[in-house]
Amino acid sequence: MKQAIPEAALAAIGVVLSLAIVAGPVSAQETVTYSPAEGEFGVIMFEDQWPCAGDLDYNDVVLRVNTAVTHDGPNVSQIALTVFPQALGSNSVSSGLALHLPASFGTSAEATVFPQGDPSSGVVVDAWLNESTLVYTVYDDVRDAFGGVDGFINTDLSGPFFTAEPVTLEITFPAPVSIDPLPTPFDVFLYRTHDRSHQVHRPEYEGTDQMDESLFNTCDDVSTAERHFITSSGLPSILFIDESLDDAAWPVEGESIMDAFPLLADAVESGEDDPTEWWFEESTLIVVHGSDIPEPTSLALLTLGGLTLLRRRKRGMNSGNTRHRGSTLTYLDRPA
Ligand SMILES: [Ca+2]
Ligand SMILES: [Ca+2]
Repeated sequence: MKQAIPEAALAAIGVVLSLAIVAGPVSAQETVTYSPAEGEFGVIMFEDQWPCAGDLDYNDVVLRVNTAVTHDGPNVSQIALTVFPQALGSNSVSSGLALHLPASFGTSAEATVFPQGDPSSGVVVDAWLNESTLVYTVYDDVRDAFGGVDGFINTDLSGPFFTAEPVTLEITFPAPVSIDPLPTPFDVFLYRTHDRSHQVHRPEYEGTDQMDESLFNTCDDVSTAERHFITSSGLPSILFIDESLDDAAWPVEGESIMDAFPLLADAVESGEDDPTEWWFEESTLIVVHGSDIPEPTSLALLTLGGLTLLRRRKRGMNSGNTRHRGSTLTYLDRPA
């Protein structure tokens, strides 16, 4: 166990108290930049068969993510990545989740993973070896987040639904490092639990040092020097929605995401590299909504002035599914 309370508290309550408590690198100009916004979550959807295209249901791992970067301009003193697993529609591949940062391996840093709302139970994590830059594991197997439940998780409209507790990977730099704080959530990627050289990143990233580059351009992969992990479907293997969604949605098992979200199919057809807002139109009968999943027992985002509520409102469109809750806020348990 690590005494992580001071760091976590600083991350949570921001500049004012940290100025009062910590001598050293914290400057009066530090701010916290959130992605997509404070207390809000973007969505990562993952197809796990790369370099093959797979069945394109993009529910093999579904995560909600929030990034908080404490920085003074380009000088970053802390990065906090909060991950809230939603679904795991895979029974053939075990996937881990990691964060890759553009800072050299030798950078002085302290990394901790702790359950949201319970920073006192943080576990120190070491940077990956055999890398020239910093790479940290969030989950070595995302399935662990669901308590080891077998089979497909949260990808069937009829349920049962399982809840994962969100966790935060917090990386503190005793001496601030020069990192562009804006391209959040940085290089969040998935890898095969039993083979760290088999990685899948967002298209702008080509993999860490130990990535097996011989996988590119095999099976259905059509990656280029500029865009990676793209398959013959026209889609990257990770879709990232960097937007505060009232309610995330993903295809049920085996249904193509292009059938579930017709605007995405249109965008692929027209050759758009980076289509946006496709998630606003869905085929209701073949998507699962995050609001169908029972709320976690503890989802507290400590911020300046107290608890932030995670909004889990009903989506504005396609409201035919009566199992959705109405317009509500989820109350977040206070940490023990
Ligand atoms: Ca799949
Ligand atoms: Ca699946």
